[in-house]
Amino acid sequence: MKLDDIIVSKGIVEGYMGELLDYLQMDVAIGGGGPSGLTAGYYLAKAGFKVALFEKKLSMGGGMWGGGMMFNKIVVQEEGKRILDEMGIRCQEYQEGYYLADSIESASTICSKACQAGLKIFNLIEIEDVMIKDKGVEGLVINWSPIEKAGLHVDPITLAARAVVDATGHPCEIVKVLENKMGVPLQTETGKIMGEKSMWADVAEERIMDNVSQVYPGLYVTGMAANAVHGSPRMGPIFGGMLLSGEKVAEMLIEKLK
Ligand code: 48H
Repeated sequence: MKLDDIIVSKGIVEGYMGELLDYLQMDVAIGGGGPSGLTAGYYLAKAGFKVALFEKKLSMGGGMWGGGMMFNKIVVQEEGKRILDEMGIRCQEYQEGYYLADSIESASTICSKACQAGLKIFNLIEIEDVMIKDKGVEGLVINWSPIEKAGLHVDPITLAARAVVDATGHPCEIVKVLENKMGVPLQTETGKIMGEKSMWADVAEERIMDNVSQVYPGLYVTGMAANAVHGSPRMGPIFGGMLLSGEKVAEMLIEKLK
């Protein structure tokens, strides 16, 4: 077959623009493509919701690829193993209740399963603001991440969503921008972002499930962002809480939006 370069370009431009137009309005917009955001997207898409995830980097997986200190293994406790099994990620019980999985297989499989379940992923897009209206957070303000990196003065565009999930990990960037710009009280103990605390895996993994919550009308937190916003500790390279908190925020939203 003789290839026409312009037909290749046409496919890419039309294909992408069609999807972007379609996702100017959606049920749930997730910010951040680490394990918690991808897991949330997987369960929401599986339940039939129109859900998109926006990730500023080229690749999905967030902090999962690097395992612990670049040893590309992750540990998942008993409670989280169910999700590894559901996704078809292989793991080995190396000590009772402690499961070891390959971080590359884990990150790539979660991403693949989420896409196949119907999650639409837009990479290289940075969330720089939220759209706020009478009901609270009603969407996201996005721009190409290379534009942000180059410091170019280019205005962003806006997307509408019935709910927004901050899954941006340690920096909890979506909640931070809301607090910084609007100064509104958050649904936390202090009404503010309480800040991540030092390592205490046991407490961190227990608290994360309570920390998954709506912190402002329309804005939910999951994953490490949930612990950072609610002032709970970090947990190091144990990932059960990331998977389970992603599932939990999806369950909350399925109930709320159905
Ligand atoms: C678009 C953005 C923006 C933005 C950030 O860090 P993550 O992997 O987050 P989680 O919560 O799913 O998982 C946390 C885990 O990886 C981890 O770091 C753990 C368990 N740490 C414990 C410890 O003790 O250190 O992923 C967040 C993603 C990343 O891919 C970012 O690039 C992305 O969000 N992101 N995307 N717009 N403004 N900010």
